[in-house]
Amino acid sequence: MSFKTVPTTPIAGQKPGTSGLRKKTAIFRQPGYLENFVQCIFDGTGGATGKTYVLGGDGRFFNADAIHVIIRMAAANGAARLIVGQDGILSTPAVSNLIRKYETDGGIILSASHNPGGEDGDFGVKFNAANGGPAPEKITDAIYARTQKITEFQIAEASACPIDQIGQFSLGATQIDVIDPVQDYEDLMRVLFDFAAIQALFAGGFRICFDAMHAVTGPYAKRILEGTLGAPVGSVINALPSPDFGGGHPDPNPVWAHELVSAMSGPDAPDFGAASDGDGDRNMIMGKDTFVTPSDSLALLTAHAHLAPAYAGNFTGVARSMPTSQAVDRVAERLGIPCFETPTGWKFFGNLLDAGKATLCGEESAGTGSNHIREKDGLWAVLLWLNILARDGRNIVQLQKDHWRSFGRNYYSRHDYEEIPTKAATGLMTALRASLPDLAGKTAGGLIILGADDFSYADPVDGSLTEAQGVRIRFEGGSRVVLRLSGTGTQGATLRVYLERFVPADGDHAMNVQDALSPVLAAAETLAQISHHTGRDKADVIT
Ligand code: G16
Repeated sequence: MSFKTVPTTPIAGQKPGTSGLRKKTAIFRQPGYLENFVQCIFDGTGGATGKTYVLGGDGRFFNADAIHVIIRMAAANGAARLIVGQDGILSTPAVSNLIRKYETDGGIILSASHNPGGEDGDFGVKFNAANGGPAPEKITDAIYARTQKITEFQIAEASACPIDQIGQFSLGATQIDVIDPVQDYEDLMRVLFDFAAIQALFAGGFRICFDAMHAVTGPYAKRILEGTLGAPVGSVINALPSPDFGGGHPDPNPVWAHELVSAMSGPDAPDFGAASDGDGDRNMIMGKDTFVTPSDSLALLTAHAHLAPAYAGNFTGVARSMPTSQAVDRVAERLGIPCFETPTGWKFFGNLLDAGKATLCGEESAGTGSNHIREKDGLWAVLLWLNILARDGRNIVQLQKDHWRSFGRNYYSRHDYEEIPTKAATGLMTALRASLPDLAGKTAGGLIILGADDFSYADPVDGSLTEAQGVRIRFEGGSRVVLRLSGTGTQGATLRVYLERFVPADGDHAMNVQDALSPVLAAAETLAQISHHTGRDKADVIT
């Protein structure tokens, strides 16, 4: 096998965002683009010599080609071993599990998550560290620094590794294990959950619709839900991963998962509905004619996790990203456990999980997970829900109503203004930030402002400080609006406006969500002048 050293020059813009490097697929296919970034992952983490990595992706367009390039580069850089999912397929949570189980030095995941795929869609590369979690900022900063100085990359002339066959292969001195993508993940789920109770639930006629959105969770959900747990065949829809996700947008929310939403409406709807995203780390949960917001899901799971074997008597704390609603805070308070508020980005949960300070973590962006791995995990969330429903006996709609009656309801919605000019978006945020010191005591949208700040996070484990993570404006009565710019878009800027209104336990929990939130939206418009800066009078996507 011959290896070559290819001279190259730095490529601008290879700075990892909220979750790895995400760009248009066409950009990643430019000569040297992927190679430069992968070489910088190796160089920025002390070199690949003698190391073991997990490698896989969500099956989107360019996935298999990129896998072959990375295998050739890892071999040329002296890696000892690669663990690769068959056909280049591995969900993000499955990668996290494999890194931890086989104690590898890290993993490379090819995905742009919930962003559309295909030739004109998006592609992405994420590096996960030896704890199984997304690389923390000190690592992504080191990788980015290398991208600005790179002069050459190493690559094998050719790859003869057949990734479509399970087995052991080699390229030069590098051992390549092509594995079944599902088995290790299923083994882990068996340890965490009461599979017998879930099997009994399905045997009793319980019906589920799981929408894999033509993305990576299809094979996992088919095998575990329909195979092992006995859900009726056909319970998993859109189960075959396709390079362009069936032409869809693999983002599990009521807008993009409309097939699931219509399946869950009407008298003959299944008892439980769920969807997952491109790379399998996000989840969406539904009951008959009912959507459970990710924030409420985190609160409910925290309140009932003791019904699953892995979390019974073994719950140290909970963490949520800052824009996630404060519903879980009330549960944590009642349980007498700490609740941490972190910046957006799963990587910020890593230290809390490693230090045993948090057991469950969640984000408004449809991510929920636990200390079982270091990523959010879509199918895990579905299984925890099923475990709870099987052991509790109530249906999901009743469980949610009872929860609000006990804790109060945090009405919640996110309004996204997409692809706005970057200058307009930063102009809005700069003006808003400048206004913060004078807001306390003022009124907006009929709501009295208690306080406002630009969120900064001092990590309680390593003391690192992360600043300017989004503007929080708190109103009297527990309501709130948060504004920040997305870190995962690939075109222009996306302004996210997170609206939250708290209604106490004895209040009205049956309002239309957008109606309930209209005073908070009015306040956001007054304070941030959204239409003035963006030229839009309403959000593009409301979830
Ligand atoms: C990523 C991160 C999440 C984050 C989400 C949205 O998710 O892992 O922590 O909440 O992006 O980020 P933003 O609001 O900056 O667009 P995923 O599923 O895309 O990897």
